[in-house]
Amino acid sequence: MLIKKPSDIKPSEITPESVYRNRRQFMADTGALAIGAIAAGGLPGLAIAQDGDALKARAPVSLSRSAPAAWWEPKFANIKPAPDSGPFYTGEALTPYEDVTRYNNFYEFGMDKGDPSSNSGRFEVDPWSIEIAGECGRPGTYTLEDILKPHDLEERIYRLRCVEAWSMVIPWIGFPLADLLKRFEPTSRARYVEFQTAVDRDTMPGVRSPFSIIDWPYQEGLRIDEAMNELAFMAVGLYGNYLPPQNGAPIRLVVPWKYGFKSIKSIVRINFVEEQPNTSWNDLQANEYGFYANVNPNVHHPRWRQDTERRLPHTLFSRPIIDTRLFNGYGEQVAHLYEGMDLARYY
Ligand SMILES: Nc1nc2c(c(=O)[nH]1)N[C@H]1C(S)=C(S)[C@@H](COP(=O)(O)O)O[C@H]1N2
Ligand SMILES: [Mo]
Repeated sequence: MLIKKPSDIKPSEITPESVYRNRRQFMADTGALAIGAIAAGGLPGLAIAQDGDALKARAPVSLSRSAPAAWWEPKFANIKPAPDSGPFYTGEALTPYEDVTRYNNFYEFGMDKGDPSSNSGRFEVDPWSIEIAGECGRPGTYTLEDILKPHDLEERIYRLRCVEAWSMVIPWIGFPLADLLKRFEPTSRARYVEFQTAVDRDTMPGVRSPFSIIDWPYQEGLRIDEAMNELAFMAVGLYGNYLPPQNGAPIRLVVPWKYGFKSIKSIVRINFVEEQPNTSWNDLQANEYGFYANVNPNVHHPRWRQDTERRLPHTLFSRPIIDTRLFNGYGEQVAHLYEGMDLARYY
């Protein structure tokens, strides 16, 4: 098994976002599909030479990162890049890698934004397995290799809007959740899907903490038609590379039209159920966090207005505030799921 410790990661293996963006442009220009070269340890000089922008690349960040078993290297060598047009294209600047991986919510590792990146270095993602349970034809415990094997990886660039009124634009690597769920043959009684995060007292200080406010494991859920929507995504990477632990390694959900707390990290259990499942934030404070949690500028949270958001990165000179859009701007894909529902009641 190949697990790289942070100290083994060469600065050349870490991709500053402008180099990454530049590589995407290069790949679009040449049709080369080789984001995986980053994971394999090198950036082709050619791509960098294409555009002076790369010269402005920031110094490489050094972060702990989980490089899982060798068997998934080949998967990362053949990633379909997000197209630069089409229904999911955002046209917005990517949030730098540094912010995506250092400004996090992952309460298992602590409650401050910097805690997940500082405290997750000992979190083990290999071996990893996911239990599939409930109303489906093929329940069981599957290794991560089994889970990933049939899926080709693609890049999806999505906005992520946290209920705390900040947002990012993140280039995820992964595959559609629907493709995964269908393999387990949900029955007609599977009306919802419930997800759970790993709990490891040894490596997760937030789980041990007497001040922790969540009743572990962190749990989330979707209605089955939401889960089957083309936008719901299982991410195993970002910026062309493996997910760092703080972003939910080795596998997490991304539901871009809902507040960030629905996008549950480090998943170990998927359960097909008949009744609407309990969810961690809703259990904690139901008047603040609904089950649906669709991004909605017209329905305010008691502590945060939801009609604008702070877009990361912030610089010394700017702290951009932009308008929040209904369904985080993904209404075309998802509005039909909520036809006839009062979104102020089902928040
Ligand atoms: N297991 C788990 N998943 C979680 C959280 C958490 O605390 N624990 N926080 C959620 C919240 S509130 C947000 S905004 C997103 C943040 O994802 P990111 O850190 O990758 O940007 O993760 C979500 N998934
Ligand atoms: Mo969040």
